[in-house]
Amino acid sequence: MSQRNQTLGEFIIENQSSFKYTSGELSRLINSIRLAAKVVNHEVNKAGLVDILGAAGDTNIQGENQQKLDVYANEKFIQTMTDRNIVCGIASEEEDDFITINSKDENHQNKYVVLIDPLDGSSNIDVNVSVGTIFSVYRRVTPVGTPVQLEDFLQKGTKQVAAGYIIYGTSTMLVYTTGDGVNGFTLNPAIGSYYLSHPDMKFPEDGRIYSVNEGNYIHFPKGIKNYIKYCQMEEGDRPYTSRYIGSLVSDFHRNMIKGGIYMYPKSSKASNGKLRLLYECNPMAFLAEQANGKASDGFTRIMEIEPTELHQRVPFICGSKNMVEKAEEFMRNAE
Ligand code: AHM
Ligand code: MG
Repeated sequence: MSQRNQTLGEFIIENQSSFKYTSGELSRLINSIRLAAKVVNHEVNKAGLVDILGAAGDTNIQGENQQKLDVYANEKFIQTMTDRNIVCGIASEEEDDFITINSKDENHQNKYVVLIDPLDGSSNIDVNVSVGTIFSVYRRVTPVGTPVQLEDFLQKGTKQVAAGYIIYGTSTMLVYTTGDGVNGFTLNPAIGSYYLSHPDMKFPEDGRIYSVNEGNYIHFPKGIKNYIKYCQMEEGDRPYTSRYIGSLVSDFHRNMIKGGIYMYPKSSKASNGKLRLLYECNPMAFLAEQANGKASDGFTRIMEIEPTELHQRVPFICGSKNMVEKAEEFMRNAE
C-alpha cells in the first residue's frame, strides 16, 4: 500500500515480503542500482560543462582524467554492484564478455545476474537530450557456489525477476518492476532521495503517438511501411502524432504515460534492427507487459525469444497494446 511522500527506500522495505524469493538480496540489488544512478546522474548533469571541465580523454584541473560518460556510467554501475557483493555476474552493453564476480563470502553464494545498458542513447548527451540506464535481473541457472556461465545470461525475457530504467531527464526518475506492476520514483536532487511519484504505471490501451526513425523508411519492411502509412492516414483518431527522441528510455517513458508505440524495425541495412535483446528489449518488454503494454519483434513476443548471444539484436515494437497488435497485423499481412 503506497503512501504520500514514500521514499524508494521505504517502498523497497515495505514490498520486500511480497516478493516470492525473499532473502533481501534483490532489495539490496535495487538499492545498489539506485545509489550508482545518483552518482551517474550527478556526472550526466555536468555534461554541459565539458568545455570548462575538459573533454573526454583530457586531464582536468584537479588532475582527474575525464572519461566519456558511457564509460564512466559503465564503471560506476559495475563497481557499485561488485563492491557490495550482491550479484554473481554482470553483463554490460559496454563490455565484450560477461564479468564473473568472485563473492567475498565463501563460494559465490549470490544468485542474481544483472544485464545492463549503462547509458543508452549517449550520443544525445552532447546536445542536452535525456538519456537513460536500462537494467535486467535474472536468477542464475547454474549452481550457486560456482562461477557464472554464459547460460546464466542467455535466458529468455520471461525469466526476468526485475527490470527497470533510470531516465536522466528534466528530473531523474527510477522506474522498475519486480513482476508486480511498475512504479516510478523521482529523485529530489536537493536531498538525494527518490520519492514514489508514479505508482502503478500503465500504458493506455490505445495511443496516438508513434515513435520511429522515419529517415530509415525506405529500408523498412513492407509491413512497417504500411503501418506508418496507417498512422498518418486521416481516419477516426488518426493521423497520429510522430514523436522520436532517439533515446529509447525517453521515448518509452513518454509513450507509457501518454499512450504510444515505439518501433525499431529491421531494415535492408540492418537485418535485425539495432537494439539489443538482452540489454534493451527484454527489460523494456518486461516493463511494458507489467504496465499493460506489449512488446514484439513484429511476429513473436520479445520475452519468448531464445537468446543465442550476449549482444544479439532484434527488431523491436513496443507500447500500447492495441497499437502493437495493429502493427503486428500489418506485419502478418505483408508476409
Ligand atoms: P545506443 O545503445 O548505441 O545508445 O543505441 C540505442 C539508441 C536508442 O536509445 C534509440 O532509440 C536508438 O538507438 C536510436 O537509433 P537511431 O539514431 O538509429 O534512430
Ligand atoms: Mg543502448
